[in-house]
Amino acid sequence: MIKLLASLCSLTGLSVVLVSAQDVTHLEKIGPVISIEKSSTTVTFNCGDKSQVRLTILAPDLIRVRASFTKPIPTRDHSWAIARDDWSTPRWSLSEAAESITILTDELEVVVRRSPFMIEFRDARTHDLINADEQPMAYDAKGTLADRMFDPKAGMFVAATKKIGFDEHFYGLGEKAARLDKRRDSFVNWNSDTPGYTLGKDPIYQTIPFYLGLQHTVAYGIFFDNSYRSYFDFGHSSQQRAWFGAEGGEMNYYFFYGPSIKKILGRYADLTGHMPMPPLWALGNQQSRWSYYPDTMVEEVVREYRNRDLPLDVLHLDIDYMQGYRVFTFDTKRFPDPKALTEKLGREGVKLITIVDPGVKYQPPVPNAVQLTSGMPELQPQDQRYYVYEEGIKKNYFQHRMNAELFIPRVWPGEAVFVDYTLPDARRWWGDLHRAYMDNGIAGIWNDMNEPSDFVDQTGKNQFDVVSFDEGEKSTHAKNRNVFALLMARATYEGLERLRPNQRPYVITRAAYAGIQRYSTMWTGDTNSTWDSLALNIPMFTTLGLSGEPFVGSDVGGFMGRGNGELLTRAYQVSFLAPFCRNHKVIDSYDQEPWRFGKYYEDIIRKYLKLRYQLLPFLYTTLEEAHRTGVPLFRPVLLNYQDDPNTYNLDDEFMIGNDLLVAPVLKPDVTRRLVYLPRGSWYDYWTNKKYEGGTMVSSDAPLETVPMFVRAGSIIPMGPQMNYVGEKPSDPITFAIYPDEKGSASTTLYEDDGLSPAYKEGAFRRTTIAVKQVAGGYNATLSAPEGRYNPGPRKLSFVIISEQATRKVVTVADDGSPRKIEIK
Ligand code: MIG
Repeated sequence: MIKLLASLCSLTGLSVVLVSAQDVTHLEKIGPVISIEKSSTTVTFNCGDKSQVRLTILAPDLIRVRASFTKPIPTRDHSWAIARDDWSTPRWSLSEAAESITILTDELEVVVRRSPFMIEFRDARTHDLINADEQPMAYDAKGTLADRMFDPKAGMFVAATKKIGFDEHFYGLGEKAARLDKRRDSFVNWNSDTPGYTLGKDPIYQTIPFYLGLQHTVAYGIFFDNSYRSYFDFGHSSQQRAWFGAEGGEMNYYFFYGPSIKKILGRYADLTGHMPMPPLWALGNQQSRWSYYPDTMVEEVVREYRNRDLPLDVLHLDIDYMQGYRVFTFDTKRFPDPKALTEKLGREGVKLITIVDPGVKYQPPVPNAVQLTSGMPELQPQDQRYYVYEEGIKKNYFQHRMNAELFIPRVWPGEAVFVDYTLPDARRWWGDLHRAYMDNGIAGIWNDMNEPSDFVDQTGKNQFDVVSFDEGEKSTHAKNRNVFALLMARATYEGLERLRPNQRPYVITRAAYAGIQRYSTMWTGDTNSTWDSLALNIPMFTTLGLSGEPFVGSDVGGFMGRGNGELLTRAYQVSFLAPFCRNHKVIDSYDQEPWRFGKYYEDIIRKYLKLRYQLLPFLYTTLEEAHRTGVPLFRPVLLNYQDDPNTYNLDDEFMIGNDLLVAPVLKPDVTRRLVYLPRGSWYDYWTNKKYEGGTMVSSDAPLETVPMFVRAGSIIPMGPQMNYVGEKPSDPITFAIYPDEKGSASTTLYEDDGLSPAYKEGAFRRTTIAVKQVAGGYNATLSAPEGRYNPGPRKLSFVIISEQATRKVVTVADDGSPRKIEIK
């Protein structure tokens, strides 16, 4: 059987399918409704072709659609993405008419037409159409669309088609090298190692099969929870329809109704998990290089940062810190005493992060090699025996092919093996292995190559018959590739939680599947040091934010190729407000640390890094909002102004939270640019000059200036300048107050210990402040703080910003009690 498969594969050449060029309308369509069954939370439709469709009412604005073609829905129901299944059933009703069946919740009216089987989602109050099937759900019984030889267990291609509105816009799908609005585009999800990718390259590293549709200011969301290679077409192959499908698995999607995108993102976070708070220092500036070694060079980089008065919280060790790329070891010549190193750097306020790849060096022990006895195997010579390989073999945690052979891909260590992260015990083992890092004071873990990349072949061909345990299903690569990184990140996160229960884990990943935000932050992989690549940062970061991944960033200055001072400076003017701000560079290219192009550029970069640290109270407050509500901090303007069509294609500017709008320069030799300001009034951050929004303004943008505007009516909480988190207390907190037309402004400030998981148990402080204009000045009202975290005594400073040069400033001692402060 396996031989036969293999020869068939070589005959067919396992071609990668170009489904976008195919016509999904030729698929078999699901049969008409014959009968229905109702339970307290579901309606099941039995169809003429023996197919079954089940609608589950999870919330008034959240309906799951699950279909099984030509056979009943299986009882097995498992997804690695889903975080929650304990939904309390909302009020809903069912009514049957001759032509259709209607499910009604407080927010949604779902109309299922019996023949042909078509689903419509309407607003329960207005009955307006939100989204409708263009054709019945469909499947490929003949196997013409998917190359089923790729995975004999995959089953068939499944697809759903949706009508496209004349003015409908599409957003989301996670990490895509694409513009913000995805209308007329099409995409494939198949996690891929794609160094040097440019606009239009698809797929790249991650799979987040979640998108938003927006038409006439009304938004809905669709999460197609299927980990097989999947396809999304937003009017590319036909102007009539959007469709999504996958090369196997179930037609299984969740329909979210807004109408606001923010509400959908909250529900999506409820369903697939909220991002936990990372440590506050993760918002600090980070520096990396492939690779800094030995230890003295690491110290030199840190010294350079400190001597030059440049802020730095984190330094990264790329793959050369290991013994011959063996994960969970240190090269003892380059890093003889990693613990001493992390302690030394710790005194400088710098933390170390190590890269960890999934490839475990394939290394059967040399005969008669002595068993290691040390409690610290990571610091022992590994050339005779490699403890990670040996333990993994003994426990049988590595992946095998269908014919039971060990799967041996080639990655950085040469021949290697991969862990089957679908095995709970293997995940636990992998997590516990991080003791090798935690015991040496390593602060966080950077997961790379987890698509999983394989030098033998990057398309997955070499892995097609690799079997994963998958909750007993023993499924193959076609199903498991896209969740590999999710499960590796999960193993890592849970390991860090166990090893250091009093500290928040900090994990960074390259590849992902939906749900990744529960375990890991991300960066956008191997970009280029080009202006085009820089311009991609904004639609990519904002799109990730619209896809449930708030903690994002990109190698500042670009990864591949030679940069220059102007590009690097402009890159910092984008990333100094991105959650992940890390300069990183490929091994064989030119140096790119902030000082490498001379003092002129370094001085400007310093200014932005210093400003980032001053803005930490504001950034941290918006980050906590992302954790709690699913609404990202790095936002497309449209997220705050969903009713303004001028924002629907706007992806060369962004907002941080609700209040700060940034319009970076993304081209060389430019010193001025147009900025769209939405309705309301705006203050130029640099000059305090006021603008009326709802229009384009021309803004000065010499190299030292990134156009930046503050929404009138907001208050930006800021801290003192510092060179690393914790260098000094956040004292005073300065509230920069930008009054609106009525003289009012308000905000909240979120604080906690920045390090421990105690915030989950209420150890935080949320302070609301509201400012009103009164005769002769302003009154600020501090509410009674929420939560039981006490930041200790400090001063609060209130600054009224106005176009006039005179600034009113009042400073008071903060004792955490509600009060009124007069600013005169
Ligand atoms: O095959 O670890 O995206 O950030 O420096 C390249 C070496 C492997 C790819 C990562 C990049 C990292 C590099 N890695």
